[in-house]
Amino acid sequence: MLDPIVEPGRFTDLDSFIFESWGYFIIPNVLSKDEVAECLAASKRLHAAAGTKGWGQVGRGYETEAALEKLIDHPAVLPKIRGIYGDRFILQSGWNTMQPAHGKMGGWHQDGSSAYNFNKVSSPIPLIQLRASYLLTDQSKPRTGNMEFIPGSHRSMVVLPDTVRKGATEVPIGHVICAPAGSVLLFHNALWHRTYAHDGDYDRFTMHYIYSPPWIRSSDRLQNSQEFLQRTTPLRRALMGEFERPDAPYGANYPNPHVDLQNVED
Ligand SMILES: O=C(O)CCC(=O)C(=O)O
Repeated sequence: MLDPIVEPGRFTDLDSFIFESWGYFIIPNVLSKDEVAECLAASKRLHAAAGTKGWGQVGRGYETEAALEKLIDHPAVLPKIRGIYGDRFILQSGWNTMQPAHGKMGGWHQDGSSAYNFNKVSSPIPLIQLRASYLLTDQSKPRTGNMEFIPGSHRSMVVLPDTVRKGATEVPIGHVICAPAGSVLLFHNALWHRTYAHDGDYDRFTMHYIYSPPWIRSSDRLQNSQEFLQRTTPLRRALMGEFERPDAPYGANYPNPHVDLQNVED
């Protein structure tokens, strides 16, 4: 299978073409071995504290775990988000996912909101949640808890058939993403995807950061932690949706974090 691999950092015209065509790309070597180890240890702490049993997701771990906070505006990834969205966007949520040892195949889905499905907004579904998934365990071979994507499916105006969604039929155009720990997958909310099976005898962890337009409500928190806001950086505060809004609720008349964003590029 072809791999849509891009360089970390600057969002190029080719990155843009790949993202528009396939709905995702892979950025290898974003985290060093030591950074992966720190993020993995943080993930294990979060799930131990939450008492995760089986497959589970823990939100807002970036507030309490410094290693995960640093990834909110990682210089290898944030320029891609900015290249796709422009200057105004927020971190809508951050979910740390654990797939247990010998975990089963997940269900095919598109990301969105069951309260008001994104397909009610328009078809094809617009970009509302841009996800950066940091792989924290090795997924360089199939059946290591990889993500499986259907390339280009974010543009499909036909839904994935029920027989495929219920697991009765396999789809022949699925792409099981093989990439080592420390790689990042960036993908569109409308891309059909699922968690692939995991045959290993260790738990698999992935940290997902979801970026959205500034008027979307956060989904991992009802309110930001004041303690976190006080100690974090101005750019991260802005990404948490904390910025002056003279044209309340969401006019464009607020100082955008352009300068801070530029600082993380190149
Ligand atoms: O980490 C995973 O297995 C992916 C989870 C997923 O597909 C989702 O949160 O939408």
